[in-house]
Amino acid sequence: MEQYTHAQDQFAQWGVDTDAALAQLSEISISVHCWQGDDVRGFETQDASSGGGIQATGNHPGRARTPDELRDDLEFAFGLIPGRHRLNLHACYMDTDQSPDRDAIELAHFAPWVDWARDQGLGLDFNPTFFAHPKADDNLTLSHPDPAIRDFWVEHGRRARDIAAGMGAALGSSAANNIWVPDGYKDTPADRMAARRRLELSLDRMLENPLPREHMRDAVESKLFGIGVEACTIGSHEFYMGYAIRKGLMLCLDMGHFHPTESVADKLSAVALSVDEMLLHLSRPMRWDSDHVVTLNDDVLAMARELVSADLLGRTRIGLDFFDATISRTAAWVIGTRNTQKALLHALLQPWTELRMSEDALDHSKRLILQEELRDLPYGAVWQEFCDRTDRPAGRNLMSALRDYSDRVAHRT
Ligand code: RNT
Ligand code: ZN
Repeated sequence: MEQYTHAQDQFAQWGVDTDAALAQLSEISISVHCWQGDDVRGFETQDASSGGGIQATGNHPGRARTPDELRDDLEFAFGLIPGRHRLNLHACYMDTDQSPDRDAIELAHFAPWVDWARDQGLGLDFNPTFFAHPKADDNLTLSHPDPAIRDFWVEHGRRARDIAAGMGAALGSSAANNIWVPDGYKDTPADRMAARRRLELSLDRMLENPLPREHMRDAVESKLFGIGVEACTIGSHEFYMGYAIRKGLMLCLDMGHFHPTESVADKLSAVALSVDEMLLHLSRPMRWDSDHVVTLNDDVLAMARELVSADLLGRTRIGLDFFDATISRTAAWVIGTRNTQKALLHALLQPWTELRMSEDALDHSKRLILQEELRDLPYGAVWQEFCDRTDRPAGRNLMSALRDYSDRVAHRT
């Protein structure tokens, strides 16, 4: 508390109100992805592997093997994350005694998740699963040359949308339904255009039924490349950016889906001029789309700064997308989500008016001095205060809580 009062003072000298920043931070929900808990396996079959060029590596003990275990792990993780958040479910995480194929899924197959989310005060988001399935083995789904395969996946996508809408209606909170397909070619295609036309047509069919925005909203997620689709990804950034603008969809920007030297943060304000809502998949690509746990690095800080300075928090849904099986899976969730919040807090603690004024006055020296001096302010004390106020541990207490739980689930293999 004493440290906070001191920090409050120091920020006040720069015209920054720490209490206002904390109040704003507590309003921001993060959509935590279910798939960090079990290495993107889901609950359809025992020997599932993710496929589609995405892969969790590592063999740390403790992977959730059942929906109940996954919910236990999530309850634990949310118990260490300040604030009220959302859970982002993939279609392959159905919780049912039946084994419906992807083109036969219904809201009923997710009923335990909806009940649990209501109980926990969580919102739900959703994703059709276009990978880890025999009909996706060629890394072609909605753009497959065979119309029967395309029909199968169109039906899956339609059902996923209805499920998302059902979840949104049941919980009174609009669910993001994010569409990512692995489609692409390992080697140079002869006809990129034909594949892109097929993807476009399948999406048109999948999305033709309008659903109420207060229940669900569709997003499309682009990608640069993946394992097995090095030469061509059908759903590239240009493809989906154009499509989202034409169709009034949300655009999903995954931090790992661009060239490693591109700044994804820089894209936000550009995209926001043409798209009314954005979805983020915060991640940490290392040399490629490696899906490492979000750390408090420059890229994530830059993203948070853009959200705040461009006033985009109100029309950006913040989701996470990483999966690391070399460390405790629950620790990964907690660390990645808290780092996202820390980055947002950092951005909320900047004197934006003064920074903007120096920029408008072409005083770029002052802008740089400000940016650099501001790095030395006591952000940690404000974060600690946030944890105290929300009754969440930090520092060594956080470490031991994470370790205890990880030990407790270590018998799972
Ligand atoms: C894959 C995409 C996609 C997936 C999830 C599991 O490259 O990032 O978002 O990670 O759908
Ligand atoms: Zn993603």
